Amino acid sequence: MNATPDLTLWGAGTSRTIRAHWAMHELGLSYKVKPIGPRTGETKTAEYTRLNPRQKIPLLQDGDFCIGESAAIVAYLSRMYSTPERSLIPESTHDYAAWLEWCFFVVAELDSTSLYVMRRHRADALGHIYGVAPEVVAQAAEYFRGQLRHVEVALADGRPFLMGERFSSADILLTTCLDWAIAYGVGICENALPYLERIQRREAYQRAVAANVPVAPLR
Ligand SMILES: N[C@@H](CCC(=O)N[C@@H](CS)C(=O)NCC(=O)O)C(=O)O
Repeated sequence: MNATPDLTLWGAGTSRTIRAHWAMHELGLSYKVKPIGPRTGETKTAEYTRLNPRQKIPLLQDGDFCIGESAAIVAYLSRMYSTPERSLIPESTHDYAAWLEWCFFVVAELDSTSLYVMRRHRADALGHIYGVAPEVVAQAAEYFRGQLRHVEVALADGRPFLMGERFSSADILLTTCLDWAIAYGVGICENALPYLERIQRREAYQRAVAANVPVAPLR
């Protein structure tokens, strides 16, 4: 591992960008920030498009290496920069598989299929681009609550974190979706409330919230 990594994170102000900021803070990494925002034109400059043809944030540069997709960035940082004292990823094969399952579940079911669908079709969000569709928004919220049963059942055994006693990057992904759901007025499951409170007390979470300040008003 490089002793002094040269890390630059592009993006601030969204539920996806905070994931990368947070992982950096959990791992105690120093990094530079290019706090570009969505729909500001900043993701569409020639410089940024060369780095990320998808024109999306977040994006991480680690020296010459470049990686996009918030969950992939978090997974990369977890694998590359975890130490015995600060680890965000489990080691044993089965725990790693369970961690992967949580990560894919959160990204596919809670984020892409539910919350982002709501975002695209809410009148106060991206409905002006993708079409305002209250019925779609209501169904996506219902779907989110249904999928959250997986979290409710898992946390019912009193574990502090998704993977048990140790906080991992799966908790980063889930928490950002719980925060997002609350911001959208979607109720979260009972067992997630103390879980969320516990996680929001983490110093790294609070630092990430402070680092993830939007540079322009979001819609
Ligand atoms: N699946 C991607 C989604 C990234 C994404 O959609 N980012 C939005 C902001 S949350 C964006 O960059 N939009 C570009 C723009 O609208 O300018 C991830 O998790 O990183």
